[in-house]
Amino acid sequence: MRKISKEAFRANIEEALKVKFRRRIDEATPQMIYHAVAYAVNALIADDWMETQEELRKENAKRVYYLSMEFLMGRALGNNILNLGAQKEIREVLDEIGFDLNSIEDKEPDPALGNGGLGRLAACFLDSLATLGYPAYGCGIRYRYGMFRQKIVDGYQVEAPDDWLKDGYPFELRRPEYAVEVRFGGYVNTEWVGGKSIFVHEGYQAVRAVPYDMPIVGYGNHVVDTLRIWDAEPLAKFNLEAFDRGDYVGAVEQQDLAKNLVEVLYPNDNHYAGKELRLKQQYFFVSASLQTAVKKFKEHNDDIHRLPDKAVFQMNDTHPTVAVAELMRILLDDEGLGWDEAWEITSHCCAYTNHTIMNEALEKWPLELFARLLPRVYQIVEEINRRFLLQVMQKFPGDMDKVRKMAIINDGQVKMAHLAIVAGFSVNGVARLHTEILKNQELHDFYEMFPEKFNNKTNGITQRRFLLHANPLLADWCTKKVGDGWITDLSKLKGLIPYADDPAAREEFLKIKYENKVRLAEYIRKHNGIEVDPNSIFDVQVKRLHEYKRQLLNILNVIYLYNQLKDNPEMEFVPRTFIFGAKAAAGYAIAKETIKLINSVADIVNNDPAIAGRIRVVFIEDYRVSNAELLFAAADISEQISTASKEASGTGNMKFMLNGALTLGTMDGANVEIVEEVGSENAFIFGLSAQEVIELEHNGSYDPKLIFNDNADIRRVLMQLINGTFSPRNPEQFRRIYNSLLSSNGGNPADRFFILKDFRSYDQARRFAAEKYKDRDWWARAAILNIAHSGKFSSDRTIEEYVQDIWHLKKLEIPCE
Ligand code: 26W
Repeated sequence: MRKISKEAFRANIEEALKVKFRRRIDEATPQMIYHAVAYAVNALIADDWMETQEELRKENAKRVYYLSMEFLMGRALGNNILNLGAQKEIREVLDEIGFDLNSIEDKEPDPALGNGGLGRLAACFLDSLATLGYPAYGCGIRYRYGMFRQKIVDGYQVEAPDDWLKDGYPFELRRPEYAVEVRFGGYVNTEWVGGKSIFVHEGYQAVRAVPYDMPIVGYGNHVVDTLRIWDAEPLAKFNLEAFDRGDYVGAVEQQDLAKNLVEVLYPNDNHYAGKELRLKQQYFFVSASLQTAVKKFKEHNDDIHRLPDKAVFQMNDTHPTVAVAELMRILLDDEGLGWDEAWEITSHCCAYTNHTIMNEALEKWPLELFARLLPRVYQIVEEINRRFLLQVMQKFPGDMDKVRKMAIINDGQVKMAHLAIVAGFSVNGVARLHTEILKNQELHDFYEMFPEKFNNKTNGITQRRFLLHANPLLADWCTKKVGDGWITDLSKLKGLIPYADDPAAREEFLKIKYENKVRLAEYIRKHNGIEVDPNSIFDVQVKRLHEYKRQLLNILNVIYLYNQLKDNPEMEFVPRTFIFGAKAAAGYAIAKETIKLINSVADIVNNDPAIAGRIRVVFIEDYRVSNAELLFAAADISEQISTASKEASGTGNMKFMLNGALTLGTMDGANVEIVEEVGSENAFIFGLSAQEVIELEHNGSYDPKLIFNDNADIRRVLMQLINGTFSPRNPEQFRRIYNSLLSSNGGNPADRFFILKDFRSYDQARRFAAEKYKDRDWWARAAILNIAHSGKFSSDRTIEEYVQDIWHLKKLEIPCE
């Protein structure tokens, strides 16, 4: 770790205040101090950032380009300070000038250029890449508006724009010198030159892609990688030539294109909407990133055939898959290579990660749209498809069904997952179960064709943000027990195992958990106006709202518990606080109704004197990275209750585990591996297995009405959705939810996520957990064992596996001082 000069740091703060705001320290607002501190932190980062670039050049090192539509970074200030190892000094300087670091951190907007799991994974990966010293670029889009801000008004979700750039963002650096042009539309002319066809793209519209760079600071190693996000600008402010011809509209068209292109992040998670603008966004950032990567390569290498030795493009889901065709285009048209050579290079440079098996998430672009927007790229996709289908016919002669099923272009659609698998040299799932489902079911045909491409990379999370930053009390405790090695090697937490049986250590742990619950309780009092009891069980489900994640199962069970308490006010009952946080995609009606239901239940239950506060229901507004950090630290129970087979991995599950919460979950995604690490006796597992779900889906034999008719308790809960118990002014309020559980609709079977089927076993597991909670010794032991066994779920481990099996990178060494 470097030596930080407090004097120099303070001088930088003063300088920034003077230059940016013309204020002295004693006149500055906390907001100004935030900008000034950010400036001073950037000054600490700058040398290492330049040094890292220099080292990259010198070594001519291979690098990974992580192509992703989403980077859910969260706030940078606190994280950068920790990774620089400057926290103590900076706290002291701020103390001297009368400010508190935590409240200064709170002034930073929470950059939310992502939806959920996939975007946050990209952010964790960058942290690990830099900390492990690997050369890496994150490549994405500088959305003008990130994930919408969620307001709860009368129990409903209302979306407000996330104007994160309004006061300027101090950690980004505009790099106009690296701008490139990206072209859309037009047509392709074929010319014969020297016995070869040349493809000339004409009549297109173009925009200027301008990169903004953010530093990704490695922990204590002086490595600073780069997140490069692209902004779109009109090529010329006004197309004068078109204007002269009297084509006023043509003159502003390019401007409009540039303005709209990066305006907003699509807030859909796991749901494909087929919007033209989204395809434009995809091509925009992919083309800009690839052009730049090839240009950079050529500065230091003269044989383009060696590109795969120096660059690998990891495609974060299918969203950037147009990369494979764009790289082919660059190699064929700009570099003048033949098809076979270009294919050889492309198919050794590109790799694909699959994050979902949900059918409605698969990207399939209408052929007409694709060909109109990207005429040259489309020609290339057609040729990739033609050659691939010849291969399929060779491998499965006469099996035209296979040919149809596997085609990249079929039914008037371009299937991006098929393109990614055919062109990529690696296809990975994100948890063991998920990868097995890909190989044996969803992508079985492709697995038969290319078994060598398939591999698993179980997700991970960065302990620097989700323990060191999010939970300082527990982080210090871990360090006292096992040293600080866990910060860069999470398996070191194994050293905590003996403390699980040490009564004093258990006491300490419970005290820390309690403190963190008090911290969250204060947040809830301030934001929700609800008093919650830190001695109650904090039972937390935070994640995107989606039917398959089954927030509905959770709240229906809360209603069931409420009914029991109403019927038997004297019954023994461990007090519970049920905490939810979730954004619903703006157009996802049933998801939004579920939010309304949770808030309506909260209203009734929290204000019912008959149950004497023994159940509290809290909906955390605007769930995002910054408040997530509080929630993980304070949770007792981690709700991971997706319908088995549907959650590819989950990463929230890992963040809870790392903070000593016990998993209440199904055998889905990475839960399987969590239980394998910690032991099923230290988690609460329930419900159908993935195989059982798949079989029930297959034979269509499941009928939720039988459960409804059979089980009076469940029937009562469902009837309460439509008799006004929770919506006295509008008894019909939750009819759609009720119907989704009991009637089929538009091709979807009734209760397609098996909520009623799993209701009993969920209730039993939850009851058992509450029983166990009373035994404080048992609970503390299980929680400590969860922390101790969370080592596998560090994104450092995940990244080492990607490097070993897919990327083949070498570590950089940045000389200290
Ligand atoms: C085209 C619309 C769309 C948008 C986003 C489709 C799919 C997505 C993502 C793949 C959704 C997502 O975030 N998936 C999550 O990825 C995490 C990281 O691998 C996993 O842990 C989650 O299980 C998975 O749902």
